[in-house]
Amino acid sequence: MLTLYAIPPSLYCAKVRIALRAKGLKWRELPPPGGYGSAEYRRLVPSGNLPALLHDGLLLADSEAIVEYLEERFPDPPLMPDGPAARARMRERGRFHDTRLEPELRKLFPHIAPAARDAGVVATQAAALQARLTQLGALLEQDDMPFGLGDLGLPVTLAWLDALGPVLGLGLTLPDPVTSWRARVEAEPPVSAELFSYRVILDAWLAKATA
Ligand SMILES: N[C@@H](CCC(=O)N[C@@H](CS)C(=O)NCC(=O)O)C(=O)O
Repeated sequence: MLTLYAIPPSLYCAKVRIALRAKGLKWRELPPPGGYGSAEYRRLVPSGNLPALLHDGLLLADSEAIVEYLEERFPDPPLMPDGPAARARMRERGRFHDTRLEPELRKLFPHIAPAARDAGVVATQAAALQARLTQLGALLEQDDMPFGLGDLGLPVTLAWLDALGPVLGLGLTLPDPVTSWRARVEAEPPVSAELFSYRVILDAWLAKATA
């Protein structure tokens, strides 16, 4: 039995669900024991981070560690290409999302509610995100790998940027290689299925946060 500790709007939980779907796995999803941020959950996951996966007595946090574990435990269908160079590039793509692009998005979260919004921070983050998207465009110019582990977080962050763009007036432009990569990856059934349900959750969360 695979148990995913998650909360509905969490971007990294959606990333892990794309991997679970791609592997054809069944899982149950539970809120973190004791609640998000609770001492009870921190006893299980010291960082308090979501998502966490419980499987065969192993409790594992951090989305990248989780999806790499899933890849090793459930190798078919593979989500890593053949050969050390392609595998390293797939990891590079995933790391770029987790450590470069998404951290610039999350700096906007405290500024979503209109009453708490700082226009200066929003403008700074819009520029930072555009710079990261330009870098992502360069990274994706060579788009020659099958759908894999490096493609899991990016569609979720792009869904956030779609939703937040008009709310915060971000005015972002996706470079052509990102648009082409996106069309290919969002046509993958595990991605389209996850985005179909996640966008509904995201829009509802955003409507409440901006009310
Ligand atoms: N690098 C982590 C990031 C996960 C993350 O930041 N999760 C958010 C929810 S989407 C969270 O737990 N935030 C609360 C915290 O960092 O204490 C991963 O890939 O799992």
